[in-house]
Amino acid sequence: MSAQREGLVVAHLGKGIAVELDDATPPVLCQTLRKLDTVVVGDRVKLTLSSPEQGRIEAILPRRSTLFRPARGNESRPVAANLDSVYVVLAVEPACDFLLLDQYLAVCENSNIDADLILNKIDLPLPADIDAELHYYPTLGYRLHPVSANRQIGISELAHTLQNRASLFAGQSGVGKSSLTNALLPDKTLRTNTISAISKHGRHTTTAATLYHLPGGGDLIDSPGVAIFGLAGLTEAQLAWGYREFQPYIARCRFNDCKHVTDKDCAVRAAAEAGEIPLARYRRFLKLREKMPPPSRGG
Ligand SMILES: Nc1nc2c(ncn2[C@@H]2O[C@H](COP(=O)(O)OP(=O)(O)O)[C@@H](O)[C@H]2O)c(=O)[nH]1
Ligand SMILES: [Mg+2]
Ligand SMILES: [Zn+2]
Repeated sequence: MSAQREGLVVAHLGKGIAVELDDATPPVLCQTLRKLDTVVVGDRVKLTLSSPEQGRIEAILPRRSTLFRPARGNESRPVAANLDSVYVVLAVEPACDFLLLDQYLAVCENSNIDADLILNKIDLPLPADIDAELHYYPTLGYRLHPVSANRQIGISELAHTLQNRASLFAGQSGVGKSSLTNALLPDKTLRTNTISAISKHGRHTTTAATLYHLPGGGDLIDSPGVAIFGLAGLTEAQLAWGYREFQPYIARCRFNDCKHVTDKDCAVRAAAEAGEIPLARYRRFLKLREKMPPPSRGG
């Protein structure tokens, strides 16, 4: 009987799951025990080796965070585990989607995941109103990193903040997530090595999630499927809590189950009307609330 080892899930492949052992050998291709929950990139697992290159995942170690995406019906599926930070990437072009930004931030606030903002393409002029709207977020404690992936501006500072943590870039298509990943992983061989070590066991499709070790320290999870994650699994109350500046007001609403919409003596709405909470943020909250799937009846 082979001894149990611990490892880190670095890629999800059609034929199995690539797990890195703690001794820097190439990843091992693993199958999972049928009874196990979904194993995702970033998971730490217990496995047994059947050969130096093949193994079986026996257990998933406890996660410190899980990122979900919506699945069929009202379900949600885990897509990444043990993330420390989500970096929401924005740019002047395509236009900043503040509704999407707020959605990401609300998910992170409720998932034990830090969130930062990256403003990419700072080589292009940014309209003053967009700039002002963006600069509201640091007042809530979200750091804002101005960069240009193409011009290599702010990249080493960004690399520094990515150290000692597992991160993921989120954002709409075209904002520069791939360009940033390339700027941070300039050594093509570094990327190709991980991939080829894994893909000799089977085709590594571009849609597969992959965890990269950054040369300056830290891990970056690249997963096209999670670039836009939804409000999967969030309740209405959690959405409101995900608006950080609402938090001190929520306890002051007259009703415990206040929806913060038309409810009598809602402290959140009152604060928005009084300008203590930016009206734009409150309006986006109302919009996201309407986009939420109806709560499941649960039997
Ligand atoms: N002007 C400018 N364009 C950029 C910058 N970074 C990326 N782009 C361009 O933005 C487009 C989309 O980039 P990409 O990395 O594919 O975005 P993704 O869809 O988020 O992965 C490409 O044409 C890039 O060349 C930048 O710093 N400045
Ligand atoms: Mg891309
Ligand atoms: Zn309220």
